[in-house]
Amino acid sequence: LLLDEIDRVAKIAKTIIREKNVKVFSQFDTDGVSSASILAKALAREGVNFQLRILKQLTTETFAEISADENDFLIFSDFGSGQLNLLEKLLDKTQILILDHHEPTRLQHLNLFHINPMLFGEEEMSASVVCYLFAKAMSIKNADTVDLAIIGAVGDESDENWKFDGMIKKILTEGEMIGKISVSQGLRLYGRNTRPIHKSLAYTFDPYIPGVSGSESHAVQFLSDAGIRVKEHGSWVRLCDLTPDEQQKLATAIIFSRMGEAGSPDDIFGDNYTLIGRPDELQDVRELSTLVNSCGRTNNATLAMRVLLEDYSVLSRIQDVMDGYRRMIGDSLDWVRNHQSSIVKGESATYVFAGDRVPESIIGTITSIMMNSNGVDASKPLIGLADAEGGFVKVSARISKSLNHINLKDIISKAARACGGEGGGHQKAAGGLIPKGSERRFSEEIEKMKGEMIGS
Ligand SMILES: [Mn+2]
Repeated sequence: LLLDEIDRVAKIAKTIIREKNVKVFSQFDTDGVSSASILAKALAREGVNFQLRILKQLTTETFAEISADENDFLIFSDFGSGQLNLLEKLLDKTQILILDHHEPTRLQHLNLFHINPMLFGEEEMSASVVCYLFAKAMSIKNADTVDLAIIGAVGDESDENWKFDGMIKKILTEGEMIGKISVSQGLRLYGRNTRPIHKSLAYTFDPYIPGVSGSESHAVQFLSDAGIRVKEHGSWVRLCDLTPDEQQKLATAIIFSRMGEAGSPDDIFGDNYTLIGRPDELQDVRELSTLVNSCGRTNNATLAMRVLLEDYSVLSRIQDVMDGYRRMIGDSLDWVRNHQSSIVKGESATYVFAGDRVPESIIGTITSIMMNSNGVDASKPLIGLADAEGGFVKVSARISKSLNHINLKDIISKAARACGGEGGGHQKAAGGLIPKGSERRFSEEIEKMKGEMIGS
């Protein structure tokens, strides 16, 4: 049904894009930027001109800057489904296509083409996968955007525990068949092709390695205890340089150190996706996904799009962006660590009141990292709050992977609405914006849900 609808809309869209001014809007995270890149490639192939903007969010404020009339065709990817109340006013004059996977509001309108797997009772899939299916329905040539679809899906953590299934697994196989992607089993460590292995270990928070995650010096010690060389011929050794025997030693050492941790100690293997035909340092999908995320969240989405579309002339500029982004994350984590008073342990949830000390664009990343480290009560949601533009506070919530009975999206939406804000997202990751000054009120709303929406 979803695929039928995609086919139908793709045929109509092919005509509309020739007659109208096409304006594409997409979200600034990896999924959104990958989606935008897929659409850009598909539109360029059709030979049509288009404008494209990457936005942090689609809020009342950002929406006010969007002007459109009957000559325009607006395409929204990775947002839009939850903002139909904003878009509705435009629909009388303007045709709109939404390619999204967030919780949809329902609206029928002749000028609205709304593609969202959730409207068809489909499994979860990233916006990039929706855009890929759409682009492929426009022209089979766009099958070569499969790598971008997978990058977006990894960015949105569709492959929990580094394993895809369902529709995305099928797409991955298509990618392998056309020679764009290869899949291999390995340790779930970040940066296997580009980072010294002690950095890979220190930067990995899921799986969490006690005493090692977060500390490069402890990682070096850990490796030497395990009998694994850190340097060879004066240069750092990467995970991909290890012999099978060394990889086995490392796996065993990690499994041992994770004994007694939450989750299964051998939950350390997963699938790695390698992009064929890209430069070495851009072949690992997870690393590329981080690169895109760093750019998107620092107003450098154009750089990321160029790399995704295989223009590598911007790589040195991207290195600077990534260094800056990493520093920003490190500084923010340090600040929270050194200001324990910002962490409030409630009955329903744990809160991090970061004020203006953590940039709103990374409060979600900080919340994710903290949730995966073992200092946080994993039986409750973790909710980060950071000052945002325009007199708002950005709220970002995560729960541990094992909590299937709590729906964060519902909780955050309800509490945000009660404070005059807006919220949305997914079951295990949700966010919202609330008016500045209502932070306490917001946490009280969450506390009230104990026993109701948050299991006792
Ligand atoms: Mn997304």
